[in-house]
Amino acid sequence: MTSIESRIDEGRMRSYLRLYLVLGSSNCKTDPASVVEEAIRGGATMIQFREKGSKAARLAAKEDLARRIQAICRRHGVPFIVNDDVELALALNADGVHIGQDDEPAAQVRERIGDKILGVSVHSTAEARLAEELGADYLGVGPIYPTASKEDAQQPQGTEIIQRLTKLTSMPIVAIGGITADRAPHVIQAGADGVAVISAITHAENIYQAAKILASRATG
Ligand code: 3NM
Repeated sequence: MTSIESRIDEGRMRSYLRLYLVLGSSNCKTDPASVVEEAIRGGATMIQFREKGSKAARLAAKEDLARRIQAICRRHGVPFIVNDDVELALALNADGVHIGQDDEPAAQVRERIGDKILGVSVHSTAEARLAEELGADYLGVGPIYPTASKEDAQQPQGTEIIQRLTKLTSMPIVAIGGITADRAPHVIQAGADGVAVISAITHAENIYQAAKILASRATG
């Protein structure tokens, strides 16, 4: 995907959310770029570069890894989203930014990134309403199930949070936290447009197969 000239429309956003791979060096047993390549071959529809934790690459190494992953995404026409780091997203001309509630405020990020994709993590209907007002293109909702991939994760909320949010808003929604191939259909039935995963893909023996099965189960 090259740069977009206006805010992404909801239909396209929903299709990109179907199988959203989130990853950084700390999540991967092998080169994260090769994980991305295999996952996209298997059916991943969007990639988020989330370089966190003590093993995270920094500065030049971080940018270099981001560029390698972005190049793979571009080759496959898959959007490349940067977690939290607006500077990096702008330097690379990434397709978008994903922020949490403790990151730079959504309205400010929207100002800085123009029409790029903006995703916001929310954990309640109040946060969802605000994110929509402040210019989010999609909501990340979680954790749905217990997760070992995020140190400061909140209490798991189950699929009820998705049902509550779909009553409140028609915004594109992706569910995250502890989602596996077996759980993906429950999340989709609850109303999510897709699943965002770290470990279900990055820890799999066979990345391609894991993505393929997840993609087939994340179909509404
Ligand atoms: N955000 P896994 S849960 C990055 O609740 C992230 O907002 C969450 O990893 C949230 O698929 C989470 O391995 C970790 O459970 C998801």
